[in-house]
Amino acid sequence: MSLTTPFEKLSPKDFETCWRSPSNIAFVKYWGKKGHQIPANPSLSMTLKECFTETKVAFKKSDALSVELFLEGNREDRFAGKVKAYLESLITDIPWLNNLSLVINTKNTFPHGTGIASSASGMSAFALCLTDYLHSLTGEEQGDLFFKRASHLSRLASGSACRSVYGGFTTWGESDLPESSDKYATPFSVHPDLAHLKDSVLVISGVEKTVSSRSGHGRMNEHAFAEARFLQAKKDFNLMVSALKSGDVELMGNILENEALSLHAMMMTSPESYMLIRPNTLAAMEMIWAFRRETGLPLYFTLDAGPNLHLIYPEVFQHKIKTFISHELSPLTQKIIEDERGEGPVKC
Ligand code: 2P0
Repeated sequence: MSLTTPFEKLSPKDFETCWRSPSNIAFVKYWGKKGHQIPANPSLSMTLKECFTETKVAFKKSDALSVELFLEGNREDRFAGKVKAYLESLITDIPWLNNLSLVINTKNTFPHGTGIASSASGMSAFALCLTDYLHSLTGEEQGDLFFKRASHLSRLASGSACRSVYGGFTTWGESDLPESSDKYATPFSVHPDLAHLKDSVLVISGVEKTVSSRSGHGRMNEHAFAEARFLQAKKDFNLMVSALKSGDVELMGNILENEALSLHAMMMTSPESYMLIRPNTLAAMEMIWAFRRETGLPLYFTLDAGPNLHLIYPEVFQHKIKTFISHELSPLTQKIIEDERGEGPVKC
């Protein structure tokens, strides 16, 4: 699939659109890249429902590229700069992007620094608006190709964003699955027993992380364990696929936790080491293990690039598990965000 054909030869016109796109939580982690936004291993994620970004973009013809961005009504020049740099990176392929001025109004349903990936929802919402704009110039439908293009454009803005373009479960990166690609994500269907998973996010700390994910990916280049990690991730990916397909919640949960701990082990052992988990993250993990030993209930955790835990469990067990979370775990947290598997982006 060419990303730019047939767009490179068109000319801009004025257009407005708005998309809501959710965040996602990786079950098998993307951590390390080859070349330009190509993942070192395949990853697999669940798209969330309640945590999303809503982005409205007004495209106007102009003499030079300019981007103004308002987050919850406040002008944000830093984010505007990121979007502008992203569009500049596409100009070689679509030269007339240089003749656009953009006004972007965006808002998140979740607060910044809560362990929910705002780059995944934010960049996919913007890429969906851009794809909508490109398709408005050709009159093409919003079919499979639309979402493939949106995922491809999302990936170039932020890797994990390419997985948010589809609801349910999504994979990204070359694997044994049919139609897998390093360039865009693909939706993935799971066993009915695992189709309705909950995600209770324990916000342990809302402090902004000290090392960006971009820098974390970069540190994998010189990492002593990089090759072993990429092999482990490929193996975990295949095991996770088989667990989700067969409805094996125990296998799913074991891989989920091992992936989270491996991701953070990579951070701790990278050439310039750093640690994002906090004492309360560890305390909560120990309590989850004890709860599982005592009750046999399938409650598992994962971590994004931060100290906050995502607690994953099947909806059918939510009553007992939510009681445990609110009685035992909530004292360790600043707050808890309740989310679950969602259906993917919508045009607003
Ligand atoms: C993931 N993360 O698979 C992993 C797990 C965080 C931990 O992808 O450089 O913001 O923009 O492509 O996607 C976070 O990295 O990195 C991430 P870029 P991104 O979700």
